[in-house]
Amino acid sequence: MTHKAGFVNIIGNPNVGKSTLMNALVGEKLSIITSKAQTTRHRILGIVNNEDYQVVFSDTPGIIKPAYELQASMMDFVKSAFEDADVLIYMVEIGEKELKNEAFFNKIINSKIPVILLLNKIDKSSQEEVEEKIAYWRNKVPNSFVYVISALEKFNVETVFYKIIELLPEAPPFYPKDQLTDKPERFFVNEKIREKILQHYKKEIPYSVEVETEEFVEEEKIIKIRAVIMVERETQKGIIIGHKGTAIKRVGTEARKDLQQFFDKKVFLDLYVKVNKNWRSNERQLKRFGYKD
Ligand code: GDP
Ligand code: K
Ligand code: MG
Repeated sequence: MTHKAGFVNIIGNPNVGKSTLMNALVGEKLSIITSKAQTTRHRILGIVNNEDYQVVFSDTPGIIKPAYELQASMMDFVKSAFEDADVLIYMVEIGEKELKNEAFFNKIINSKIPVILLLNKIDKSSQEEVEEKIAYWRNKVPNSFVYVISALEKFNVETVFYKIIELLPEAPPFYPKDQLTDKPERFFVNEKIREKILQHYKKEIPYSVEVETEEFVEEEKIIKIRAVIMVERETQKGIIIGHKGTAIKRVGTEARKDLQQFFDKKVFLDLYVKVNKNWRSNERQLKRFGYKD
């Protein structure tokens, strides 16, 4: 049998379940998931390998109208995902309307490459609603393969996976066959800590935060990590730390637990907070954190 390989890029509005789907397809918690929009800031690859194929999934940030430099970079990741796809996965949530970004939506409608349109979160809706929405989307994006799924409950995810394999072009692998992602270990540390911050802090705090792993030392029985949580203002630093340090302690404890699972090893995590003024609008800082080339 000939070998198939290609890029399968997942795009859609914020919070429709793109990261949940990517993790379900890859079988690893590569992308962080929260109920907040803009949880995913990067384009994250998840690679599925076997003898006959290599599928390179890309999870991307939800499509928004950028209000500052960081968000503009996030939308550049989405643009790039349109450009190199062999298969596009366009995900919507039942009950949702099409992309507000007309240019992106037109790219989907007029796509020359195959589009798989996924109606997600069907666990939350009735048979009637599902049938009505399928008809609506078939009409809206006639060139697409439409499936209803529940990424959370993994309903129909395998069916979609085999459709993807069918649509993949014949090609040699793009990455070594034992590679799971393109991001280094430190990236997943940063993301896991950011996930806890998204879950536990309100208002603008999660959006003002960047995490950087300064030390990552792997020994035989333990991984020792030092990471810094960067905020934009002094007042935010106090909020992150919390009364007697209880808030940051919770972040550390929960992140450490997840990281131990992720790396399958004991983890020591040293966390501290630093002010990095207006980093979200600073070109140099955005480069440093991997949002720009
Ligand atoms: P993204 O912003 O598109 O990447 O969406 P996420 O994967 O981060 O998910 C956003 C929220 O929707 C999270 O709270 C998920 O748990 C939830 N979610 C994702 N898929 C499903 C699903 O199939 N059913 C339900 N009920 N919730 C889901
Ligand atoms: K989200
Ligand atoms: Mg996401």
